[in-house]
Amino acid sequence: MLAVMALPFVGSVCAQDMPKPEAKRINGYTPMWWKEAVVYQVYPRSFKDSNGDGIGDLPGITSKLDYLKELGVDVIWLSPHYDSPNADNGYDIRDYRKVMKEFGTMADFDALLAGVKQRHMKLIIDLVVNHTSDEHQWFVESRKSKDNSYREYYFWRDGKGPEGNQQPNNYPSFFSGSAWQYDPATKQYYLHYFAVKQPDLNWDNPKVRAEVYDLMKFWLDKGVDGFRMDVIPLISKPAGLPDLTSEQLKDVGKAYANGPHMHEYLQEMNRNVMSKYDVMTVGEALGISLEETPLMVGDDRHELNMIFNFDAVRINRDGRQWKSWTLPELKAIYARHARELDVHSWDTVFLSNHDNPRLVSSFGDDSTQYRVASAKLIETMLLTLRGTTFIYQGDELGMTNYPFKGIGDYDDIEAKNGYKADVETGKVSEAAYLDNLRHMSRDNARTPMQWDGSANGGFTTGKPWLTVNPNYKEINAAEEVEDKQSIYNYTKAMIALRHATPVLVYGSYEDLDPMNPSIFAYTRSLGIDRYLVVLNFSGNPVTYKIPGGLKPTKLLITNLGSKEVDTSTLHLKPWEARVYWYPSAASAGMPRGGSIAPGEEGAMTKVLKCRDVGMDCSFEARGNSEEEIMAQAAEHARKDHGMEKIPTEIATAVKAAIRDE
Ligand code: TEU
Ligand code: CA
Repeated sequence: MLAVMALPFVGSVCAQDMPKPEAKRINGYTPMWWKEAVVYQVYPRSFKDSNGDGIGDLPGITSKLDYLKELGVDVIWLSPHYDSPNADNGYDIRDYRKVMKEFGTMADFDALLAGVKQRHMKLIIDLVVNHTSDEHQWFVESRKSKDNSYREYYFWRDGKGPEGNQQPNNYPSFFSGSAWQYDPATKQYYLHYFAVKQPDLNWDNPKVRAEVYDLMKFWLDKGVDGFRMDVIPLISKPAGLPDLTSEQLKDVGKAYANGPHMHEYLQEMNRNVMSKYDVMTVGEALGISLEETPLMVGDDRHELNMIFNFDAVRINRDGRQWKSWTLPELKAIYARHARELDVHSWDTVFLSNHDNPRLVSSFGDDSTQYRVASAKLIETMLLTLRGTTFIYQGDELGMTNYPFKGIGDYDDIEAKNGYKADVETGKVSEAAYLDNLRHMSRDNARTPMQWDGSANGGFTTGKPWLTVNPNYKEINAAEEVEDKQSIYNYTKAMIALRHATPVLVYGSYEDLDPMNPSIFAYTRSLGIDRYLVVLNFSGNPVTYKIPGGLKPTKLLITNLGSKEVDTSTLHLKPWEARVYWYPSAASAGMPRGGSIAPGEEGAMTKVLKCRDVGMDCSFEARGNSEEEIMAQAAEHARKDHGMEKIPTEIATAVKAAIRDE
């Protein structure tokens, strides 16, 4: 990728025509920009409101691009921005080529995209094509009559039973109730895996697939850099739609996923669309096991670049029921990922998004005493594990779950449908339902972004569509950006370390102590380099003996100011995180100096990209000292930019970049 990244950036289309130089593999991996990227997810409804209507919008996001650039993220994932009646907050699309009116206009979208590119970041959008809104023209036509030319765009079936008033089969919806809705207009049922207003598209119909490929090209031709694909494993339905067995009903996601033509359709999509653009694709892979993952992301499969597996993010629940988990269980999941996904199957690293409760509340400790330390520890983990890291808006501030009270506080259709189905029918007590919901509701992640201490956290000057977390006075971006010791600045430093350290991207992973109940200690190794990450995942101090008597020599970053090095006994405070470097035994005494070839980076190697100092050029300098890099930069400036002397402000920026300041 470093090679790929070096290409001057002129929009995704042209990059395709240029034959890709066979990039030198790093630790067996083919370098790719999307493997080295840190992705930041924006949930537009809750990010920033620019016109006081209480709803976040695209101009609001554009106004905060410098904030994201400063954080150091490379790619923005924009949750759905398309025209929608918002039955499921945009995941029910009425028009794929139109911007949701609450979010703004197409011109606002173009301005956002341009702003992202100007800052040398990339933008991927949400592709929601397992289903549409029932207000989409295709469905409006389809439900008109049985012989309407759009009828086969969806799944229509006669009801069962003598009166034909029983659902065609026992398929449940993910949002409670049956997945079938009777439509009196044509006296048939249509299938909806999610809400009644989200009818599933019939991908077995080639017209439907062609429609999808066209709308994807529409956005890619605008310069969008890729897609996050919503519940993409569900697009190929079980042949004949037979009833689910009682076993299958225990894991409906698995039963609905990986249908007979899923791989065929993803390969067709890749052939028709992705292969023609320099883009990133990440599939939201509900129902896909780790073992099945290489078939979707293997670099010889020509399907997707990576997927979101649900094993880690869902470690804290059994179906919809909240449950406790242990650190060895979490470590076992990452060990399995390292075992199942080799150099040809890239991975994702995430523990939060708009469908899950807040990161620090679920995986850390959101008490006043430990919120900051534990939030930093989790960011340390997410930015040093193997795979593309995804950060969800507000996690860089340590935003917490919301103190929801009654069902009236919630907006999410999944929460409200569940209440109707479980509480109003007396199946579950209100108290039990609400207690569980408080822990796992998606709305915990959807409360508005907390920008400052002003009214409504500076999210809006109007009445926010969902109440802002009352702790915004303590937790907000303005405070965090100012405070050098903040979660924001720590995350920024971690992202800079990952950017400057290919080992943390392509290095091999090894868990040194899988059964330790409170310490997560693992290494990332590449060439002569070893990085040791030590995380105290508990509220108790721990004196930790590093397995193998390892004595790491350089402490690169820590969240609680420790200076402890050259010892194999670490005195760790509660929720303390440390990232160490130490040379592989073999490398002790390696010669220093001279410019470093790609893949031969050493521990102290610094990589300076002209882009990091705002120059639109692909030059990169590598060196083990500031002098080395400055010398190369001066040479480059003279030879390629005709600058006898590097202008001061650039020299300052270069130094700052070299020092990760
Ligand atoms: O989510 C699919 C999914 O996994 C969740 O719906 C999940 O089953 C549920 O939230 C459990 O808590 C995707 C989108 O991310 C989600 O926002 C949409 O609601 C859903 O698909 C339908 O588009
Ligand atoms: Ca608005």
